[in-house]
Amino acid sequence: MVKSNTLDPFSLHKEDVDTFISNSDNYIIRKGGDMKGFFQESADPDKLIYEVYEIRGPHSTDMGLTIMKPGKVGKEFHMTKGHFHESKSADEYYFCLSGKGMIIMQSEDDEIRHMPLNEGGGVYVPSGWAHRTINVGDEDFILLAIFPKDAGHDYGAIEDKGFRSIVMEVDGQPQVIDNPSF
Ligand code: M6P
Ligand code: ZN
Repeated sequence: MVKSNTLDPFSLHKEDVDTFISNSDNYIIRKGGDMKGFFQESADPDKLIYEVYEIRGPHSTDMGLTIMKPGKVGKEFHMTKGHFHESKSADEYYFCLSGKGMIIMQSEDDEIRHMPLNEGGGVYVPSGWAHRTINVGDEDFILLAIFPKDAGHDYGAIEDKGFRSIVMEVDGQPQVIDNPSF
């Protein structure tokens, strides 16, 4: 879709999510059935995991708003599929508008990093690092992502081997543990 070369100024706090949604150009919904092979256990195909609303910016960047439901598949917390960018130079900024979560990043050499991502916080994802966000709280986890228009999504490597680390509930707490299927 070709847009006019400006967008009106807009604010984006958790209270403004509906404004973002009403201006969005694209909507993605991921239920358990759309995430076969991503969780350790198979998810109920009808269970809503997350939704993504995208605004295609008029210039060099696009924006994504992810709303992830709280919950687990087995003992594993709800998460995005996770992806590398198709463009080797594309980096990304994530900001948490609401909720309590984490981000896991993995380089092409399988170096792994994980960081908390909570309301008011942000994370920089360098180019060449796959990234996945995880809701470890008990409310919606709402994230704003800003990325170059040419970023693209490459899910193949993650679909094949996953991330080295996964986030599971252990003794009632979220814990980052080695992925037994990696
Ligand atoms: C963020 C952005 C989007 C991405 C979405 C869901 O909003 O990074 O580009 O699509 O999260 O993540 P995934 O594509 O891994 O399911
Ligand atoms: Zn990305």
